[in-house]
Amino acid sequence: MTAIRTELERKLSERRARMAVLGMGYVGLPLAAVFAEAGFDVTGIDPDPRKIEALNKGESYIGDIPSSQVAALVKAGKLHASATFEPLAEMDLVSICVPTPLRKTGDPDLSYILSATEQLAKYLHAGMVIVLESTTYPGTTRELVLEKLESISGLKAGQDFFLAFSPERVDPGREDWTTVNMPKVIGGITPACGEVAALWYGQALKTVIPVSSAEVAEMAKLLENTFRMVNIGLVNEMALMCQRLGVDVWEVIDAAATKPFGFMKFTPGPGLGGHCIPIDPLYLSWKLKSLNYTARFIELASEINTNMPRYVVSRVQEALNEHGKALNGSKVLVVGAAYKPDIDDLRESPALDVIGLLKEKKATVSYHDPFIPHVEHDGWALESVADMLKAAAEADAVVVVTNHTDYDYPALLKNAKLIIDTRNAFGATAKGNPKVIKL
Ligand code: SAJ
Repeated sequence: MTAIRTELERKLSERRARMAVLGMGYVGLPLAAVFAEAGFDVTGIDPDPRKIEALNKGESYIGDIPSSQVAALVKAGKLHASATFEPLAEMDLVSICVPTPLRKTGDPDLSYILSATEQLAKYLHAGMVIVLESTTYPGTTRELVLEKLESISGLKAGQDFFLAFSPERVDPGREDWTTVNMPKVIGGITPACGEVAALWYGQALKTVIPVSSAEVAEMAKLLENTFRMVNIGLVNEMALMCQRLGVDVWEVIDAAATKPFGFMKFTPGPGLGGHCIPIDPLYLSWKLKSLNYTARFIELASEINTNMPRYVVSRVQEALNEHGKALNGSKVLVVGAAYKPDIDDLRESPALDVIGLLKEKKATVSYHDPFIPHVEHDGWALESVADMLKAAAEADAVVVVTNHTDYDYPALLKNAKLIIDTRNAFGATAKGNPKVIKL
């Protein structure tokens, strides 16, 4: 074992190793807090001065981490925050937790990983361990991050410094599986890289799952979320088929879900929202395209999921038509705008597409969401109506797009003239009720 690695391992076991987290968002802040709680001296680095100011004042902006915890860690001198990268010169351990969105073209946007890596490379020194956590296509850690770090610093991975990939598995709001107890897959650029990174992460995380390479770790994450996206696409297609067959897809799924093995329940919906599921699989299909392979399941599921908002609007149009009304000029209330229930996250929400399409067809659209007071998208802007039930009574049609738990569904059922329910929000209470049209 090299002297560099021996010294690093000693610093790790004695908690003398200093750690930085690049990107203090819904992944980076919880990770920083977990390691600070485990006794590490952690510096969060983020170019957003508001985040840094809040953290240094002991305030949290991430729901999963209470301000009281941030304040205590800052007071104890275990958690620091910096808007600049200079502190990296003193760091031994660096986790990169920056966004990996899609460009407008639908291609991966690696600009955040690139800029973080370029900044890091300026301060890279012997004995450092770097772990990339951002979800990305297989090969990113080796082809992009490693290449930059070695070419800019002249140092060698696996010898002078250690580089690995460990996919984030943060599900905001979840309390059963959190950063500290979520099994954490880790794969290195070299075996030594993987071993050192696993040793580091194992000092604070309950379950570390070493794999043989960074590519295995990158691909495992994409399998997890592609599995989800493709299965959601499957049940969305089942909804289209059941509608043509005159069969209740929700009842079909509940019946299939009674199978005690070999089946996993997914439910149809108005489309696929969030910053993971609709996006991560497209990183994989993009990479495979560069290798002259078409990831057909991903492309087909993405096509089906992307078309669901249009399908929902066609169902609204048909339902109004049944009542002798044109969509053009009808008042339509969209209930629920967040991409999934009980959160305030609008990213990629299908509600944005449903509202846009209804507007295109000249409906008079309003929306309600208790978590989201204001929505703007593609040149339009709306405020959440103050009284959802009153707006429902005045609307020609109500579309339930996000089934937040706290809605008063019996009152909505009573007040609305016509409901297109894309989430089976009313369940059995709407059975046989002619004014409820289910997906
Ligand atoms: N959706 C359906 N039908 C389903 C499940 C989801 O239409 O059966 C829709 C949701 O309405 C939403 C979108 O898909 O618009 C994504 O929903 P999600 O439940 O997958 O929630 P996310 O995007 O927060 O996914 C995260 C992911 N976590 C990580 O990437 C670490 C995902 O892997 C988790 O499985 C998921 O949370 C979870 O289980 O909550």
